[in-house]
Amino acid sequence: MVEKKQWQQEIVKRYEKNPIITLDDIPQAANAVFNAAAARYQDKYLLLLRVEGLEGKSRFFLAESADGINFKISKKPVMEWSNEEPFKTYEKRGVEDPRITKIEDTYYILYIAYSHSGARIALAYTKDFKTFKKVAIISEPENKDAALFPKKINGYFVRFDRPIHRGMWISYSKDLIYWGNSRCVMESRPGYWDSHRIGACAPPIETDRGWLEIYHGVKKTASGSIYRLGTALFDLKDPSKLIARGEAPILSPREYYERVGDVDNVVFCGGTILEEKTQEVKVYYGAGDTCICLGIANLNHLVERCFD
Ligand code: BMA
Repeated sequence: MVEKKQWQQEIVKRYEKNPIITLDDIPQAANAVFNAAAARYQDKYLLLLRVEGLEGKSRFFLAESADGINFKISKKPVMEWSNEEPFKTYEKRGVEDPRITKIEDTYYILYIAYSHSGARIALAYTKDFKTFKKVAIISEPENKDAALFPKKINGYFVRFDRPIHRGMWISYSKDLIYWGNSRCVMESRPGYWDSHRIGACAPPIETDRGWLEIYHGVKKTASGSIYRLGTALFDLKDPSKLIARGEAPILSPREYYERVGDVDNVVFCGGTILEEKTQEVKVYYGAGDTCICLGIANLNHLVERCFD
């Protein structure tokens, strides 16, 4: 067998004791825990976990950790579907796939409001991870996979999103509520691992060479879809401009917990944490729509991979 270095294959290295959060850690009866958002708050690592209840609807629990590996989960959900309009109608089937972006002293949460109308992007925020305030529903259906940039660019808030399964788009807003000037920035690639669908994963990371986006790509096979993670780099001043996109994925389902679950063959990331000192990126990802795992990658390798 030819020996290959880790970074020559898939550059996200799995934490050896994956998965880091399973159903056993959730203090209520539930069906699955997956697709978490991530943030640093004070000296803690926080994850907002998507927990699907036995009835089939998702809500968010908060997980706290001192080391980014061992998490303590809140006794109760911190966000659920709302009984008040305008959320009530559009969250009837639950809230899903949160992503957190810190801008100044506010942690914005973009999540999916799910109902008979389909998926819509919604906005909430917190400043202390104790009180969570829903603000508005900020897209029409079908739109999801929304990742907010960590700062305004040319006076606008910026997000990636994914309208009607038509690839990764960018939109701009002055107030985070009304979005426009939307355009497609990246599409699926026929013949590739991301040939069927793509969408943004975690909020973009600012690097010297551009905005790094970890995105997910789907390939259809005879036995279903395979969800993988890849990287793309966008211009710092004009993030609608794609600079480079990696040919190969950075993480594919290979371990049993990624291969087999409620949805087989899925790795799906909602949050990353950059360790400034080591330039190491902690990649929190849902595996098989059933548990949460940790992967680690060097920031520079992730950027380099965009040019491979
Ligand atoms: C996507 C999202 C994710 C899910 C993935 C795999 O479309 O809905 O929540 O993890 O499919 O099922």
